[in-house]
Amino acid sequence: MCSAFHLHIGGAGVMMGDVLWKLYTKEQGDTIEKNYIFNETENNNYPLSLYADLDDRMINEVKKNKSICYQSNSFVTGKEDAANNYFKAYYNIGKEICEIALNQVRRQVESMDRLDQFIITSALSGGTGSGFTSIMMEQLSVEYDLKVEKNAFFIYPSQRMSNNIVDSYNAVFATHTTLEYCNSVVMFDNQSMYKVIDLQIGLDFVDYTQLNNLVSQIISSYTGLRRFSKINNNKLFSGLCPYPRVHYIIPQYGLLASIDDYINQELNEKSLISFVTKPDQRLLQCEMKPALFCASLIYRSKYTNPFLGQSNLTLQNIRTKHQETPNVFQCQSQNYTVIPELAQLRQTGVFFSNDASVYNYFDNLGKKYDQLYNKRAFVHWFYGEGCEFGEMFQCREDLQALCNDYEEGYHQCGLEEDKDIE
Ligand SMILES: Nc1nc2c(ncn2[C@@H]2O[C@H](COP(=O)(O)OP(=O)(O)OP(=O)(O)O)[C@@H](O)[C@H]2O)c(=O)[nH]1
Ligand SMILES: [Mg+2]
Repeated sequence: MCSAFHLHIGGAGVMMGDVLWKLYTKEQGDTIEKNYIFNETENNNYPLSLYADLDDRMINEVKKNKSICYQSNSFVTGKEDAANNYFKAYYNIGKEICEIALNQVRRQVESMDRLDQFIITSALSGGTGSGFTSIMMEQLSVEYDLKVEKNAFFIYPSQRMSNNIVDSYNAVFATHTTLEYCNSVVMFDNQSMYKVIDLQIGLDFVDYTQLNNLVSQIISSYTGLRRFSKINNNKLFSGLCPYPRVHYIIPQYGLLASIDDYINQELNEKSLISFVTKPDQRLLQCEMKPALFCASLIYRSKYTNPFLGQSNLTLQNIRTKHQETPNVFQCQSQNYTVIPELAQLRQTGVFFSNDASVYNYFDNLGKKYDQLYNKRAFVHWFYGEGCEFGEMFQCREDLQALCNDYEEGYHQCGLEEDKDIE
């Protein structure tokens, strides 16, 4: 029997968790793997999860939902947020509640037969999402065997949309930790999610709930492999990461459809695969570099097809460095939705790629960081919270080393001339 423990950190991480657990609760009737994400007793299902935020606003929203049996040790809050400051969460106020948080995790893990992975949601542009997530990942790595994987689903800063001037600093600091302590990081940015939702459903008004729903659908399909089909989903990410450091993954999802238009939107298997693997469905915006290292498709439908993808030309034509064709996983489940205006489609798909394009994202992030750091802009904010001299420089160096790893993988790929990766 396997199990996963979910951690939802910072305002965005907590709200993603909120939608995700609403979805999980709806899906629970179909689950065949007991005690994987819930601690299941005769009368109740308790989510194996921890919500942590340095202020209590978002967590109070989650607690209002009485239909989910959260246990009291599923929540940790402080008194004030980290004001977009990674080091405030990492060294000061976060450190104080980190012990409490670890203790709550410990108590819940003790109730489990075994623990296979942590699934973490957060946004790396805020202070708590970056700093507190980092300290938690470090401490969890000390306390739990490294075999317990840490699979993250993180919102990275968008290229052109920002409500926080120091978001590139925070994301670079946190990436330094994810490099060492995460087994895989699925990267999203809000701007791309808005664009994709607009392309797929064209709603008049899109808010964070819609974005959080998109992330939740992807996490649900991933854990669904285990919950509905007893497939070892650890293999999905380990199969996507041929080199240990190159573990940053770009997700794509399809299809979302509004309840009024779902008949027109329902795709057959072939069209769905071709839709979901199109580069314009990417949920992380970065300039394309034509080299995929590895890719995987999760196909979610109530009925499985033993020949799925085998003769699908779209999949056969996707060339990756380390595979003959992308791996295909089937999640045998109905699709559920927690947003009333969205339709429940017969089949959906998630496409994950480990792609050299991530180099362009990190390169851009590094440039934004340099623009600030070269003028020493806002550095006093971080020094004031205990950041040591050289620490900022070290994090930036690490990002550069990661970019170099991607460059190296890209050149080894020998795919530079093959412009057509579709
Ligand atoms: N996708 C999504 N993004 C969000 C949500 N809430 C906030 N964000 C974005 O996430 C970034 C970080 O915000 P928060 O998560 O609120 O910040 P935090 O981690 O709580 O950090 P501090 O409040 O600074 O301690 C912001 O740039 C927001 O644009 C959400 O519910 N969903
Ligand atoms: Mg906050």
